[in-house]
Amino acid sequence: MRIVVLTGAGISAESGLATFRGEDGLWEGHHPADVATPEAFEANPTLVQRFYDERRAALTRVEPNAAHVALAQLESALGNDLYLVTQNIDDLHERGGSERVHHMHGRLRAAWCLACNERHVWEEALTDGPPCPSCHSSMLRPDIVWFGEVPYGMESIDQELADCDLFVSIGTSGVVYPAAAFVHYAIGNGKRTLELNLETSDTTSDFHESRRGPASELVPAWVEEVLSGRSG
Ligand code: BV8
Repeated sequence: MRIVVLTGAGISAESGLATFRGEDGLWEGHHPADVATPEAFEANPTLVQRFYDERRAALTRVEPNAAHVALAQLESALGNDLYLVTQNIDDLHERGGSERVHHMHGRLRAAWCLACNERHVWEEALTDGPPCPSCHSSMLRPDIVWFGEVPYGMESIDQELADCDLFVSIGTSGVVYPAAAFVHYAIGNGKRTLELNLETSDTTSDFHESRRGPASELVPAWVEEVLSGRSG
């Protein structure tokens, strides 16, 4: 059985990372439009760089949770029959043991040089304009897909959605496109669909089945079902 799993900020919430939409729509104290768009970066690069520097630094203070670990166990069992695509820019899937993670919105621990177009694994701050390891210019930005930018790997995601038997969405509000449309694409291609989420999302009604609860409980239970052959 081939499974596509999409994760969002909710899978990392129990690890202590803020989800994207807090109560007041602020995200780490900022409106998304003020920090997660190319226009914001153009207008106030220091604010945007600092916003991502703080989130990159926060990664060292959090650990993957049982949901991340369960998906890594599923990958061990299914191999290439599992395609894990995440909207998250944290590295908790990798630190939970997943080896093939597709970050459609980029990664906090990567920098993209606007001078030479090279991308680099990056752990430190970018606010002080460190030199690009390749061309030494100080034009590094976070390698993250902002609003209005094209997500990474859309062709392979579309192909995997066309080839899978089951599409599972974990911890996402179903607000941001094109990720929010994956369930519609899966349904349109006759796939079974399952949502694992703490609350009702914008796309809950599109899923064949939606389970309510924290990812650290729902995901291990679901993976156990798959591995024991009880369900998809
Ligand atoms: C694009 C990187 C063209 C930055 C992010 C009008 C209508 C429709 C669409 C648009 C529109 N105007 C503009 C658009 C397009 C726009 C968009 O969708 N805007 C929205 C706001 C309306 N999209 C884009 O611009 C995208 N690009 O469209 O290009 C294109 C399209 C297709 C093909 C080619 C070209 C680019 C979007 C990427 C933006 N970058 N992230 C960063 O992270 O700093 S998006 C950001 O939102 C994060 O990636 C985040 O992951 C993502 C989605 O949020 P969620 O992950 O869902 O997080 P959220 O907090 O919302 O929800 C958490 C959920 O978890 C909740 O449901 C909660 O109940 C649940 N939860 C909480 N705790 C738990 C839990 N679940 C389980 N257990 C728990 N413990």
